[in-house]
Order: sequence, then structure tokens, then C-alpha cells
Amino acid sequence: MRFSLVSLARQAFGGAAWPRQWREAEPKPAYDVVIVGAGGHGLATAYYLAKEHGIRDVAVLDKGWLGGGNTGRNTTIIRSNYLQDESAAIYEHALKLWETLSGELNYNVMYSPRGVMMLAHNEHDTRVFKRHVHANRLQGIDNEWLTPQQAKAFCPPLHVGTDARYPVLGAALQRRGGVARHDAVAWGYARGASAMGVDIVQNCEVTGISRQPNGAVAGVETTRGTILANKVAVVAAGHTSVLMGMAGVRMPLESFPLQALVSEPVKPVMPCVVMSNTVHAYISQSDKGELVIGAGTDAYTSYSQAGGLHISSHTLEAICELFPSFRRLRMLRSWGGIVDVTPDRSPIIGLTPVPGLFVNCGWGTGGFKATPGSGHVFAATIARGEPHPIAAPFGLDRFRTGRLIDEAAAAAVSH
Ligand code: FAD
Ligand code: PYC
Repeated sequence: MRFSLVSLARQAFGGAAWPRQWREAEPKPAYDVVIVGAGGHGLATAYYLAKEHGIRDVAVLDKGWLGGGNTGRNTTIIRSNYLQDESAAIYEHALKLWETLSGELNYNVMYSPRGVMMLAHNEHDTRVFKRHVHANRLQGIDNEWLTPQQAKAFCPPLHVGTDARYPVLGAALQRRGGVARHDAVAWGYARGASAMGVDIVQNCEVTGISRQPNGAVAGVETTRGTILANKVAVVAAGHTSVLMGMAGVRMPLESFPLQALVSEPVKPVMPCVVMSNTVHAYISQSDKGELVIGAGTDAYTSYSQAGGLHISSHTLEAICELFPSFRRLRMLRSWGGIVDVTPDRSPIIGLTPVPGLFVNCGWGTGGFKATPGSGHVFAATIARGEPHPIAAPFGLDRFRTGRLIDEAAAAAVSH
């Protein structure tokens, strides 16, 4: 039997109402804005619509439970060390919001800037990461180059011996990067949005997007009935193509399973986040003590929320190679999420060919870190009906010109 957060919380709070500051709403027949997807991005969008634009007649609909998509399934790596100015700007905007988010929401999202270190194992890695260090410093973003000995001092369990298959030749370190508690981010934004009047409707799958005779959006069809809306915003990572297809819009996206796993909990042993593109692993330690390990995407498109076993086995081999002392640990559980990926590995945020229909998607394997910034600029885009300046480069129209080239830092590990 499967329990949703809603049913568990209902039991915890006596079966009736939600705790004072967050209720599960019944849908109304009409809203100003309907947001499809109660992940971090959708909930953050609702929060900033209400808080910064005074738009509170908003419903956030989810086919499952809030935070049950990629928001609650990711490895929570937060960083802004991207190469292109456009990407660095949006991820840095998000990183600055992370720094004050617990205070903003009065909810501990456990943002922990413990440093994200990216390992170089060959000449190509070294050149690429040094290029990122220089680009970031020109952008005013912290990033520094470490020798193998400095990398070892920063992360003592890391093996930097020359006997390794791919020895560590150096590392790029973003000290302000780190991790946060993923589901707390969803809960914090949900509680904040709900307190301002936003309705959050779980177990409400959107099955259609209806249009007015003039072509503009009219609302959504759902498993709980028709809901009219002046504006509809699709923020449904992994499922965006399906939803946008309901409005007749084809999206340049592919959906892949991406998986992660955690070890049994142990005392603090891993002080930072480490990522290796070449050996292919990324790892940190949660406050519960589990080592949080991410794997790669499957090689084929799918909507399955579980990836291939050979992918996670490969990742564990890589972890054991980089951290020999972790070999004796047992794995506790693994899971998957569905990520949607654009051809240039940058997100899509903005207006669509359908008046009143907005979209935020394509964050691929790296959108958790963007959550506050994405919600912030998307809310402004919806409220004003034109792209926020930081979101403007990420419009759908860029695929006509090929304006953005592949953002190599989008994955940071080869997915
Ligand atoms: P989601 O949280 O997936 O929310 C979308 C919601 O839409 C879901 O709740 C879903 O139920 C709902 N939905 C879908 N279809 C419908 C429908 N028809 N009707 C109603 N609701 C619908 N990013 C990082 O920055 N750092 C990382 O370390 C990192 N690691 C990752 C590891 C894994 C294993 C995975 C899977 C992803 C990782 N990511 C990471 C990516 C990150 O998780 C996502 O980019 C981000 O969480 C997307 O947030 P979201 O709110 O857009 O999507
Ligand atoms: O974007 O940093 C990232 C990331 C790490 C693992 C998955 N995504």
C-alpha cells in the first residue's frame, strides 16, 4: 500500500484539517492562474505570484502528491558554476535566493553551502574546468582551481593516488555550492503559498487543455472536473511534452529516467559534494548520514520511474574507485525520476504560441538548484505577460535561431 504525504499528514493531524498554515484545497471552477505541477518549480512560482505580484487566485494541481516528482527524487546538488552568461545568471539568481530561503519561508530547507568540487582526471577535463573557473570569475561567481593535494585536504576520503585508473589531476571548487533538503523546499513553498490564499490540489491529473474560440487558453480538464483559468502554466518536468501536446504545441524535449541511491546511514564522513564526469559519479552525505549517490540517465527515452540496474552498478563501481573506504557500505534504497532534456541542455521558460499558456521545463538533470530562481522569474513572466529579463534568453523562440549553444555545465557529470 502506498501512503501519500497527504494521507500520512492527515493521520498525524487527526484526520481532518491541515495544520493551520497549509490546507489541501478542493478545486474551484475558475482561477486567474492554474499551475500544472506541484513540484518545487510550480510551488515556487505560485509563492512568488502571490507574494511579489499580488496574484493569489491561483491553483497548483498535481496528479500525485506535492513534491512527489523530481523535486523529491533528486540528489539536491546546488551550484551556479555554469559556462554561458545566460545560464550563470539564472543559476546565480537562484543561488542568491537559496542563501536566504529558510528565513524567507520561515521553514528550514537545510541549505548547506559545503562546497561542490568537480574532479578533473585528464587533460580535457582540466581545460574545461579551468575555462569554467575563468568564465565564472569574469561573471563575478566564485569558482577556484585546486591541486590534487588541495582537493584531498578539502575532502579527506577522496583517493588522489597516482595508482588510480583515472588519477585526480585537479578540481574546480565552488565553495558556495552545496545541498538542501529537497522535500522541505516543496513543503516550505507550499505552506507559504497556501498562507497567501493559493489552492494546492493533489491527486488531480490534468487530462486536457481547453481553448477559447479565439485560440487563447480557457482552462484545463482534470480527473476532478473542468477548471477555467485566464492563464495556465505548465511546470510538469518529464511530462511537459504530453501536457503541451494537449494544447497542440510540439516541444523540443526528450524524457529519460534518471536514478539515484543512498547508502546505509553512517557518521559524518563526507564533508562536501564531489562530482566526477570521467569516472562518472556524484556523491554527498545527507544530514541523516546516508551517502547520497547519483547515477546517469538511461540511454533510451521512457516514462518509467526506475532506471537500468547496470547504470547504478556502474556508478557504484566509480564511487568505490574514488572513495575506497566506502567499499564496505551497503546500499539502502534506489529510485528514479523522469527528466526532460532540450537539445541545447538549457531550460525553456516563457510564453508559448497559445495566448495565456506558459511553460517552464527542460531543466534536465539539473533543475533542483534552479528552483527558487526559476519560480521567481517565471512568476514575473506570467504576471507581466512578457519574459523576465533573466528568463528571456530561454524562450521557445531560441530553437529557430540556435542562439544558445550546448551548456556543457548543465549536467556536470555525463548523463
Ligand atoms: P517535478 O518536481 O518533477 O514536478 C512536476 C510535477 O508535475 C510532478 O509532481 C508531477 O506529478 C506533476 N505532473 C506531471 N504530469 C501531470 C499532469 N498531467 N497533471 C498534473 N500534474 C502533473 N537537479 C539539480 O539541480 N541537482 C541535482 O543533484 C539533481 N539530481 C537529480 C537526480 C535525480 C535522480 C533526478 C531524477 C533529478 C535530479 N535533478 C537534479 C533534476 C531536478 O530534480 C529537476 O530538474 C527538478 O526537481 C524539477 O523540478 P520541477 O518542479 O520542475 O519538477
Ligand atoms: O546539476 O549538479 C547537477 C547535478 C548533479 C547530479 C544531477 N544533476
